[in-house]
Amino acid sequence: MNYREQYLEQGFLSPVEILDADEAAHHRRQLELAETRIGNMHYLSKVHTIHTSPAQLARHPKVLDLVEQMIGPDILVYNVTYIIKEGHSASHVTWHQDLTYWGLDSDDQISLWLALSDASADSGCMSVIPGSHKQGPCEHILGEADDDNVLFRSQRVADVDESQAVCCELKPGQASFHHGWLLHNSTPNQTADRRIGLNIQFVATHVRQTKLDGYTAWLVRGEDRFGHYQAEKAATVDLDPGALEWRLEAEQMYRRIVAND
Ligand SMILES: O=C(O)CCC(=O)C(=O)O
Repeated sequence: MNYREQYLEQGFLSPVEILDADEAAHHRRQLELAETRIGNMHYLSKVHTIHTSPAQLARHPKVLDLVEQMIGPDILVYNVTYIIKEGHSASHVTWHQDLTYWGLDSDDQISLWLALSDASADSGCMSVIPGSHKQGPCEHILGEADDDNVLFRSQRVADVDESQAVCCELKPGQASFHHGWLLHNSTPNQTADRRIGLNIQFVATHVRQTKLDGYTAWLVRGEDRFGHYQAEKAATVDLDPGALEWRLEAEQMYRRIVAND
């Protein structure tokens, strides 16, 4: 099976080699250098607008060649966020499907999860239920407020058959790709090192955001013949004060989308 057939059948690809170990270490250093200036960058949305390292990774040719095979040649970056579990932390992600709360009118989208540190069963790598994307939307239950759940609303799908789960273990520089209807979760990090993933969400240019007007996205390949999004600027310098301010507004927009049914 080629990557496209595998993706259509299973709803995910893992592991896929994107960076070598030195390149992955370089991007981790860039993140951690930025954190010495602005604090922990876990789950900040649209980090490609404030920092050049995630912006470079979001338009990495190997990544875009694969994304193109899955969603076509006209590609927008919709969001880029680090998902960081500190060493020995309770941080976890309940079973969910991304598309239930994104407000998109199509599933021509794909998410990349690029490891910048070891993502193992012990450090809380992502687990997925192969083929579950074919079921479409599953009912989600909103959970009690839980600071340890990375998901803003602690939403979860009940009764997932965990015996079917596949653990996507990744070395730094390897990535997984997943479909927005794929059931996935992750458990706490029981190791001393931080577990760092860079999550990059891509959509085809025809895909609309239905919950909010004026949302922004970044065209990284092809042509946008639809104009559903305001054009976004990727960072060309690190931590520009104007970009940092703009990102705070974008964060509010993103939270309005995920908080609103
Ligand atoms: O980083 C994790 O543990 C979960 C990732 C996830 O839910 C996602 O990438 O959609």
